[in-house]
Amino acid sequence: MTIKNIVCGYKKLIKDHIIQKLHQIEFVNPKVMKALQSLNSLVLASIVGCLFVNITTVKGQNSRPNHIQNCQQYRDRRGRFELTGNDDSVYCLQQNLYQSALTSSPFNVSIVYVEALLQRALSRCSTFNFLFGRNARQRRKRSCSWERKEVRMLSRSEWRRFTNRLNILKRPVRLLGGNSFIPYDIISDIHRSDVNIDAAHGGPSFLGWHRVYLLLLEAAIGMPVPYWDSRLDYDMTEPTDSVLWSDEFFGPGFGVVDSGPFAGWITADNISLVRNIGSRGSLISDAMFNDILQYTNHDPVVEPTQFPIRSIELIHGGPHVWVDGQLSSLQTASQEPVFFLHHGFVDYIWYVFRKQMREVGNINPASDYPNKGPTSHRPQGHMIPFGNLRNIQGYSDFLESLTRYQTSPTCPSCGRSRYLECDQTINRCKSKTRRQFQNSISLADVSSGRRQPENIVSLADVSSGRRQLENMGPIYLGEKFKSPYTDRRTRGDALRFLPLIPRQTLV
Ligand SMILES: [Cu+2]
Repeated sequence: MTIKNIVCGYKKLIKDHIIQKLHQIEFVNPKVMKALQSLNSLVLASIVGCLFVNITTVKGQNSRPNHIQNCQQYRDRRGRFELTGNDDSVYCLQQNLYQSALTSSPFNVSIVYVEALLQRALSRCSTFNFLFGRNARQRRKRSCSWERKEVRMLSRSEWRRFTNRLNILKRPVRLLGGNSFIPYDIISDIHRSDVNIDAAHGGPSFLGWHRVYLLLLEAAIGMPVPYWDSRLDYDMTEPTDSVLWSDEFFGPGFGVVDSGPFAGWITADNISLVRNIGSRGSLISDAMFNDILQYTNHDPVVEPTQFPIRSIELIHGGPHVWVDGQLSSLQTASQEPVFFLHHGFVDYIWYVFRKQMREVGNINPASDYPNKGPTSHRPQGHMIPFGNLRNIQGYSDFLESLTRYQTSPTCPSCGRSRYLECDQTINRCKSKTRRQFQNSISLADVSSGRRQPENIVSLADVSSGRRQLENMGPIYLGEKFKSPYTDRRTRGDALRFLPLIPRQTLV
């Protein structure tokens, strides 16, 4: 071994060490200084220049926001990123996953990022994850006792945390080297390419594919998604009056989403979120739900079916077209965050159905995968684009075990939700209207400053949203969902649309 080799070896060793440390953004690290002192002085002298260059070069790039530097606090002892109670950890996790994906596979970076999220989703409750580290037991309890609740059953702080975290995903995440990406757009683009759409719709894999998709979003935000039980709105005299279409929940139901938690969102296709609730289609009714529950095996309720009104997939199309805008088209639906809440409910229907399969039909749902529909839905086919998962694994008990549901509220208490009331004539809970909710805000609340009345969409806002829609030309959307039902209360004024402009960079 020559002197040159030794010098180079040390140089590389120290360089690696420094780069590793600098990746952890710990400049002038004491360990680096210690390592330097322990070196042979001759070698040291020869590499000081090199070190200086390394440090200054990387420091020179360090016009990074504080955010990135603070990310170190969310690493556990094994260097893995952990989602904590702090919303910033959500940002840091995406940054770390994407940066690692970029380093390992620059050409497939989005795919690798999605795979990393998927890994996190599937290993969320694995015992191995909780063998080591601080507060292992508490961490396991926190992430394995997730429960999806009807959106009106969430506490205000739970809802705020959920929407904050979605907004963090919707914010550009900055990377080393000055690039950035928008995590939410990558996740929504999974539901956009023709290949993925074919794998997800029109056959038995619809249920499992969307189950995985929900888990993926949950892995990104580190908390369960709520579900939107649209039966609670269907039973209202006028479902478009639901409190959900106010700034308290989803924001306006008519026109551009310019207020509420998703105000100002611009989709991956560079247009504003738009809605036109109650245009056509139908929300899911109790009768539709019960129609499905008369079966105890998958075949009659998954596509292709003989009777569209018994198909979970087709019935799920109803609320998609009822909301209109992005949610009404296959390629753009998941650009609208309400997508994930609606699919939470579709998954809930399946969860209840599976329970019944076991208890009434004595059938194992995990092995009852109908071998029908397009070839992309064959049981052993890959669940594209979800890594090595097979379609049949979407039906597995393991996937189901990652999710628990709080039963949708029932009469008479309706879960004591301030947004629901029991309709005694039908003995079912239904949503309060915006006006009812507005009236229920006591003066005490307002005067104590706990709540601002102007935070709630007024009827005037609805009419301005409607005017906005009247003046709106066609918007770019893709292929529309089909709905086997048309609620007679709908208006038939679906937004005019043009085909989406194709994009190349999709997951
Ligand atoms: Cu879908």
